[in-house]
Formats: sequence, structure tokens, C-alpha cells
Amino acid sequence: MDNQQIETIVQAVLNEIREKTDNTGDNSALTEITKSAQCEYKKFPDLADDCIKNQIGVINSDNQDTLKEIRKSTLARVAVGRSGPRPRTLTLLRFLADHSLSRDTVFKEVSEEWVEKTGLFMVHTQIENKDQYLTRPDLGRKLSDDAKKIILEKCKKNPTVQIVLSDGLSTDALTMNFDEILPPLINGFESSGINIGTPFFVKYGRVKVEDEIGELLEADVVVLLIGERPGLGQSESMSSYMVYRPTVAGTVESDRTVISNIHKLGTPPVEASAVIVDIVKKMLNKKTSGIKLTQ
Ligand code: B12
Repeated sequence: MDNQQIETIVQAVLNEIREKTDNTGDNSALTEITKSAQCEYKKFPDLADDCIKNQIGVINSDNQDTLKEIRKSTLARVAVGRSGPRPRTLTLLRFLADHSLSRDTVFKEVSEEWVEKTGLFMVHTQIENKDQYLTRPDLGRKLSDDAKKIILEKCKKNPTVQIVLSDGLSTDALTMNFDEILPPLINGFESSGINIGTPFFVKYGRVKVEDEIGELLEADVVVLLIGERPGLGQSESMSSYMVYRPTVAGTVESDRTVISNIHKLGTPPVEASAVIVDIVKKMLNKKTSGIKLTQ
């Protein structure tokens, strides 16, 4: 469904509500919606309000408290009720709102101004634009020739840990978590006496690009902070993919260790940075990563 169609549906629903209100002289339709969402009455409820997000739509249930507990325990669309065999309008609108957020964060570009503000330098993979990023994951796993040159020019060689950031599949994951993940991560490594390389940003990156970077810089461990494929209701989630002495030809997926779900409602970024430092120390100690680290 494209944005135009979503907007048409939203407008139609709002018009219908307005009509009912005007014709009957009361606000019963709106009251019903906000009541079912257990929200304070508002003429046009904001779909981003917590009370709308956490609505219990099952009316007259025997056990509202249990439903509330279930609802609180997950972002999944449970206990939203129904209207006959269909979802309620409010549930559908929330679904569409979450869907748009997820789509937006995949398609959004990380701006050059943002990168400049962070003080990082930026390199590109072999991808030229977002469409190509989504259709050619293989090119997102390789650095462009320019990128290789810039990295060799600007980065410290042979670091113990090389930190790399990338937009991946969620621009918001990077921009929303950045301030709370990179500084504590650097502090954590520094206070453990670990020699860190020069952190930088890879535009249009895929996970495997970390292997080429590690090989190029001869790093002991590469920590890649990258935007995850967004889910419905969570579009700011970041992952950390960590690997010991990676090489393009030799590293396989099971050599990586991953922490996912890094965002304010999952593993908060500050907490994640402490976990990453611990894992990296273990990697350096055992001289391995991924499945072998757990054996
Ligand atoms: C897409 C996805 C997959 C796809 C990857 C296909 C692809 N080419 O993208 C498929 C279905 C193959 C997959 C398989 C697995 N996945 Co998966 N996957 C995801 C998902 C939904 C998104 C990942 C993402 O956005 N990556 C970022 C983009 C930019 O990366 P990319 O370069 O395009 O793709 C790479 C990564 O996705 C990576 N990857 C994907 N899953 C996993 C899991 C592990 C352990 C590792 C090391 C790497 C890895 O492999 C891709 C190729 O390099 C996450 C959930 C999440 N919220 O992150 C779970 C997630 C990362 N997967 C998970 C798991 C457990 C697995 C499997 C081990 C499941 C299994 N038992 O077989 C396998 C391992 C596959 C592997 N690569 O080694 C867990 C990891 C938990 C953890 N902390 O260890 C997650 C967090 C889901 C979860 N909540 O349980 N996965």
C-alpha cells in the first residue's frame, strides 16, 4: 500500500467520524474509539499516543487485568479486539502508522550534515543509491575503491578493536542510538586499556562489509553497529555484529557474535555498549568469536 492510499483511508475515516458527529449532534463514534483505547477523551486521538498504542480493545472481557499484563509484555498487536470478523479502525490505523514508520526508516538517507556533526568520516560500499542497496545485497558487502583508499589513509592500522557504524536497513537506528552507544563504547574500551582504531561510517553497508574492513586494517576484532531490518512498531533497532580477525574469504556467518534489539525499549544502547565491551574482551582472551566463543 503506498502513502497516497494510506492517506486516502485515513481521510475517509476521519470524514466519516466528522459526519457522524455532525449528524447526530453527539460524539458517540469518537467516544467509542477513545473508550476502546482507554484514552482520555480527545476529539481526534493522536495515533502515536501511548494510550492508543497500548489499547485493550477487548470490551467486556472477564479478565481485563490479565489482558493488560499481556498487552504490556509485548509490542505485538494482542488484545486489540475486533469489530465482527475485522480489525477495528483504530487497530488498522495504528498498523498503517507503524508500517509507514518502518518503510520510512528503510528508505530514508543518512544526511551528510548528520555525519559531519558526529565527527566521523564517511565511505561508501559499491552501492550507488537506496534502490540498488535493497536489490543488490552483494554490493553492500564490498567497499568501493575510493572507500578502501580513504580508510587506509585515515585509519589507525592494526587496532585491537575497529568500530564501524552503518545505516544498514534502518537510518533511525543509527541516528537515534548514536549518542548513547558510541561514546560509552569508546570509554568502555579505553578504560579497559584496549587499543581502538579510528571509528567511521559506511553508507549502504551490509554485515559482511566488516570482514573487508578488518582485513584491510588488520584489526583483531571488528565491531559493526548497523541498523536492523525494522519490525512493525519498532524501527529504531540496532545490532552489533562482532568478529575476531575477519577475512573476506575465510569468515563465515557462524564466526560472528551478534547482539540485536538495541534501542531504548529493548537493550538500551548504554547497556549494550557495556555488553559489547565484555564480549570483545572474551573474544580477545579466547582469540575467537561466534559459535566457537560459546564452546
Ligand atoms: C533477516 C534475518 C535473517 C535472515 C538473513 C538473510 C539476509 N541475507 O539478510 C535469515 C532468515 C537467513 C536469518 C537466519 C538466521 N538468523 Co536471523 N535475523 C534476521 C533479522 C530479522 C534481521 C537482520 C538484519 O536486519 N540484519 C542487518 C542487515 C543489514 O544485515 P545483512 O547484511 O543484510 O544480512 C546479514 C545479517 O542479517 C546476518 N544475520 C541474520 N541473522 C543472523 C543471526 C546470527 C547469529 C548471525 C551471526 C548473523 C545473522 O546474516 C546476513 C548475511 O550476512 C534479525 C532480527 C533483528 N531484529 O535484527 C534476525 C536475527 C539476527 N537472527 C537470529 C538468528 C538466531 C538466526 C539463525 C541462527 C536462526 C537459525 N536457528 O537458523 C540464522 C543464522 C543465519 C546466519 N546468517 O548465520 C537472531 C540472532 C539472535 C542472537 N543474538 O544470536 C535474530 C536477532 C532474531 C531473533 N530475535 O532471534 N536471519
